[in-house]
Amino acid sequence: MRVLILGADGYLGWATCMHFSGKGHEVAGIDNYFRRNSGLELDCESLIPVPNLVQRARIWKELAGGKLRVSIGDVTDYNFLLEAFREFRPDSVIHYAEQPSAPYSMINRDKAAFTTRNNLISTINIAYAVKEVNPDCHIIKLGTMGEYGTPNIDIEEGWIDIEHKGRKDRFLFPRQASSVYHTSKVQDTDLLWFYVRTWGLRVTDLMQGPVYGVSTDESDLDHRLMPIFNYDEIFGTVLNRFIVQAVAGQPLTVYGKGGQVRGYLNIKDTMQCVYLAALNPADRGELRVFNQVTETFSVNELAGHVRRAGKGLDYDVKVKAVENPRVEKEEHYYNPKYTGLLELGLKPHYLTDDVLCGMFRAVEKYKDRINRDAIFRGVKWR
Ligand code: USQ
Repeated sequence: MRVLILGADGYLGWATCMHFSGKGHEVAGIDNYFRRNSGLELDCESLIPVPNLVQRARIWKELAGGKLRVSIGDVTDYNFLLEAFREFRPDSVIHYAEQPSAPYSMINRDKAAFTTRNNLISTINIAYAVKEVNPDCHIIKLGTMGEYGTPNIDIEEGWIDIEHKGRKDRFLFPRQASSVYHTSKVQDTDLLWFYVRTWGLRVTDLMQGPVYGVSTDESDLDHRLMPIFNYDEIFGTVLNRFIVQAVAGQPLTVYGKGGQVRGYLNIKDTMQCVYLAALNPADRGELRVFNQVTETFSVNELAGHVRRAGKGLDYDVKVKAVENPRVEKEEHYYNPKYTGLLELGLKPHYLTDDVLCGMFRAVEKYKDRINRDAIFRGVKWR
């Protein structure tokens, strides 16, 4: 396959570049360094120092010899994206090139507007480039479980059959997101569903939960291939944050009552899921949706697991309930279905003490780089 990866420098994008390249596919990666630049702007850079994208691609080629070309540019610039499509003619395009943080989107009006513009224009540009260059190209878009919110009914995999006043139809599962970022992802899905119906594009929407971990088969080859790893309030996902907080000797920041349940997955499983989706493309005129999680936890349960694993490594991990800066339900029903990717062959890496200890060990190496000021700033939703 010829695979174009947008957002190739990010936490998941770089790992995905190596994963496809390592399996013998031709990979082109694009990134505009949004994540690096925002880390600088907001003083919340990656815990792990990572070479720039061009250097990483060179290191990967030296070590693994895979076909991987990268370029720096902005996917919201249509001429740039169209040129990249014309040159590379991808069979699949994987869209990670979005502003991925809920707190970032809630900092102020400018960040909310940037998130909306970046995420929606990039999605529209991809739809147009695919239609123009190769309408058969499979679009794999990273969505989020947060699009569904926390409804008081079971969450289906993307679609729901509704019977109303004696008539039946099939709809996208109702969505009610709880940040501007998550709302931009709802709008993304709507845009792609429109282009699927109108132009017959083939699209897979991967509704991913918060990802944790730092190690993939490919990043384990050399420390210079490790992903960007954030633990700060803006870009860090909760479990990655908790491990860094534990190593830094800070109490784990459980927001509110801590009963917020989400579906989680190991970064290794993100690689598997995206790969399985690419190997088994959606049909022309199909918007296929998978819920990309492997197990669910409340924030309190996560804190308990980190505390227990930390104890085994002689850490005295403390937990602190902080006033929730977000507006979200802190106790709620949560029962998402997530069988589609298992049916395609996903073999989950569950959250065991071994996995947690591996994360502790990886983070300990960079302990001196932890910026305590970045851990909690309290970006408020209200
Ligand atoms: N939380 C805490 N303490 C913290 C940080 C977070 O209790 O220090 C809580 C949050 O309030 C939330 C839960 O942990 O209830 C998850 O928070 P998160 O920051 O790990 O996840 P979220 O903001 O939802 O966003 C992350 C990624 C985003 C992805 C999303 C999947 O940044 O790109 O789309 O996870 S999901 O959560 O399913 O929408």
